Amino acid sequence: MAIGGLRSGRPSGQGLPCLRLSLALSLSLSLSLSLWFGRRPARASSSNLSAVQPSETPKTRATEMSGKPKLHYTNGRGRMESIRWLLAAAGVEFDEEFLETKGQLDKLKQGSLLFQQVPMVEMDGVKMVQTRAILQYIAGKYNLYGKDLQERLWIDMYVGGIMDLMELIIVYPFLKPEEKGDRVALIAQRATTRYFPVFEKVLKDHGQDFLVGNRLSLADVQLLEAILLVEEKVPNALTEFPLLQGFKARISNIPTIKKFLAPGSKKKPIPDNNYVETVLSIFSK
Ligand SMILES: N[C@@H](CCC(=O)N[C@@H](CS)C(=O)NCC(=O)O)C(=O)O
Repeated sequence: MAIGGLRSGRPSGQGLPCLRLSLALSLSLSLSLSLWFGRRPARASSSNLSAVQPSETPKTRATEMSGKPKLHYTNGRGRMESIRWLLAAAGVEFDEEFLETKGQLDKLKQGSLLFQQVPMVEMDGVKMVQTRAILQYIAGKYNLYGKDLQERLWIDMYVGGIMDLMELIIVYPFLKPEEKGDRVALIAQRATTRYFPVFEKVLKDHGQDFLVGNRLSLADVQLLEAILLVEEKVPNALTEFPLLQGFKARISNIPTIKKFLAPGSKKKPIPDNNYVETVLSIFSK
């Protein structure tokens, strides 16, 4: 079915199954989204709980621990992309199992998803859900989460802001054509007046290569991801931010990240109509 057909009859902003926006961003869109999520109560059945609270035998867990993390999501960016970025930055190889149909999602929901939602990452014997929790676990495990509580706080605050900016972009492919122009303007405005000035100042004030503690962290990886996302929509977004231009070049050159940015990696492309259609077919009721 054509995208237009999928959208027809939907109020503005519906059809955004993977995303939530804050009320401050768009009240009407947010209302549609909360209605969307509200349709599915996240009830943890006993089978759900047994799937995520490790009751496995030591042997099972040891076997899983020796393997690569397995990512369960669609074959597109969405909420999983930051997890892919972070694993890649940490130099961790991973496997992916792509959801292509609603039936596959329903099957996964039978005992593997704590809140009936993806992203889900099988790692270290746990079926992990909730994007932030997964990112924080990976960052902690691979020394990308600061050296103490204070550094983690700064990383979390920076990441919170960066994620708010990225959410503006992640919903973009699901907007109606007539909404897209305004969204690009909003992305440009938020990036250049709210978020980028903060990070430019951080780099200027401490004069170091990274945002926190002068070593690579989750915050650096996410900021680079966000900069590249913004530039896809607003190519000159960094013009006024010379230190961020340097930051972008520097972080992009870290070997693990360079590899992820090169063709043929597991980094996902800009969502196209085909992807939008697939997502809508999997997550619509
Ligand atoms: N807070 C969760 C939200 C996850 C989420 O909304 N997942 C969507 C796909 S991107 C989903 O699985 N929707 C299916 C459903 O809610 O039934 C997270 O950050 O991981």
